[in-house]
Amino acid sequence: ARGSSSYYENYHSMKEIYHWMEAVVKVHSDLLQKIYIGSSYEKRPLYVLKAIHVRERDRTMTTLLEHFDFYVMPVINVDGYEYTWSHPSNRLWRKSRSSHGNSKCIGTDMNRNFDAHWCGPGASHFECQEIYCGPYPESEPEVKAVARFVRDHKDIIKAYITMHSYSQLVLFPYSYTMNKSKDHEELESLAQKAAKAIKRTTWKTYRPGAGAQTIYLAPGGSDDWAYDLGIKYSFTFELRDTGTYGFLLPPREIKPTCLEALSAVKEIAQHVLQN
Ligand code: ING
Ligand code: ZN
Repeated sequence: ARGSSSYYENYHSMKEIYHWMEAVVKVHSDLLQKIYIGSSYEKRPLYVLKAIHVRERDRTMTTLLEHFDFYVMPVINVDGYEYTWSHPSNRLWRKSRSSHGNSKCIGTDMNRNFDAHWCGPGASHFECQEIYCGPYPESEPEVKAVARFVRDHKDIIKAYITMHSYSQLVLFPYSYTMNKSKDHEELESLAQKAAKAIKRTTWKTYRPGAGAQTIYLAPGGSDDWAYDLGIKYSFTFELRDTGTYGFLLPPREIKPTCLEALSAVKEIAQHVLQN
């Protein structure tokens, strides 16, 4: 059931996730707010949850919440995610569900659609590719909504973290170029600290590194875009595993994956607080 611990040990449909968001802000109305930031191509609402200061059991979390608000968007690709449930043969659908021009192919890669060296090497102008960049930057309503939210809050946002799978990596800018960013050394040492926090938590090994140097050239990603907007502490976590199950991570690994990711988030937040 919603809110029971087994809820966090299973995958859920979009409908269930919407109900969960409703329920969790209702039960924790002192701590949580649900912010509507726009709607998807197929007109599903896009929500960000905002966590504010309240009495907490966890000491680190109490301190962090005294200094920061946390904005969490559980699902950005609401249409694509729903499609993986309604069309189980497309369980690994990656892109949005938008249609552009008169192509027979559907969907844009949202992580190639941000305005950061948009559609350079590592993305494709061809609609049928998994890394299709879309007709222009922020063509996807979901990307536009997130970009607008981040732009509107850029003076208060201290860090930006986006969660993907899989490979067990803590990535930082740049992904659109092999060149190092001007904060490379600091971001590298912080990514290392985050990886060590994960190691202490679940004993899993995550590798830190700049995106392009660690995996591949990938322009139009949200972390590079947020970084160039002026949000220095910008990261992409590639969560479990390293290829045994890949994108089809067994439900029993969801909770430990969340715990290790949370420990990395806390490490980054503590660093931001000290700097
Ligand atoms: N990985 C990311 C992708 O879009 C990435 C890797 C990170 C690209 C940061 C660009 C910027 O390819 C997954 N799994 O989607
Ligand atoms: Zn991804």
